[in-house]
Amino acid sequence: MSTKFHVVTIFPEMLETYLGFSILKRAIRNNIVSVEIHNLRDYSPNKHKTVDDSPFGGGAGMVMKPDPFFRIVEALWPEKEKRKIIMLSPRGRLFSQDSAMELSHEEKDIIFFCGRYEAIDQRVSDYLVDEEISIGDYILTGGELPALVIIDAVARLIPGVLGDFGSTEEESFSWGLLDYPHYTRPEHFQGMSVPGVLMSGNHREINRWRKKQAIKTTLEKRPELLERYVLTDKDRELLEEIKEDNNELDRGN
Ligand code: 4HQ
Repeated sequence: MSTKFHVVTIFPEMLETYLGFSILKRAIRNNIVSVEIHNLRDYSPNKHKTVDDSPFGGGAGMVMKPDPFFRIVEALWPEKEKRKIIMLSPRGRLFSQDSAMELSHEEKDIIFFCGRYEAIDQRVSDYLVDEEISIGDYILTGGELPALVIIDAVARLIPGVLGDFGSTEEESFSWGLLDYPHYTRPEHFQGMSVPGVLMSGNHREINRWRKKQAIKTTLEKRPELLERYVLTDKDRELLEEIKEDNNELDRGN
């Protein structure tokens, strides 16, 4: 089973460029994921290849016509059971790491409809789309970046896409927490030093420090994430230490 993405867009080059680099490029070349990009204009029924028109009821902006979307689905994915059509929209369910994990297990072809202009004709959403997803509460000019964001986040969860790092121990160690601080050479740089514990070679102490830093960073920057995270006894001990450290700092020690 290899995860299969399709993107329907009027700007195929926007996606081709991003997918042609680095980890995604290698994953696609190695057939671990596949991404096919389809130009919606090729499915326009008229000779001018138009895909938009003015809105019924009046108003500013253009609306994407329904027929090219219905034609591409009929031509390429006629069986409803074998496809999952996702439309990118600020109205959709907010995308998260949990959504990425769910999609990484999807057996059906995952098809993204990328809108441009003001909107896509509502009948596309009503009759073709299985799920609307938003990547955040802001307005973009099109669905292409959201489709890339989702493909990127999902692909790196598929076994074999990242080397062997990142996947197993590392992520379960700090899953749900923000990352701990990272350092590399030089040890001393413009008067700034690397924390001594990282130079100690004591891997128990290093792991303990990293876990403590992950909890501390999460507490300071994204406390709402810590509320969802299930603390082990060890984590609780580290959290107490962090609070104790902060109290000492407050007292000026
Ligand atoms: N869009 N998350 C596409 C978004 C958006 C988002 C606005 C979707 C423009 C044409 N999509 N239309 N945020 O802002 O997914």
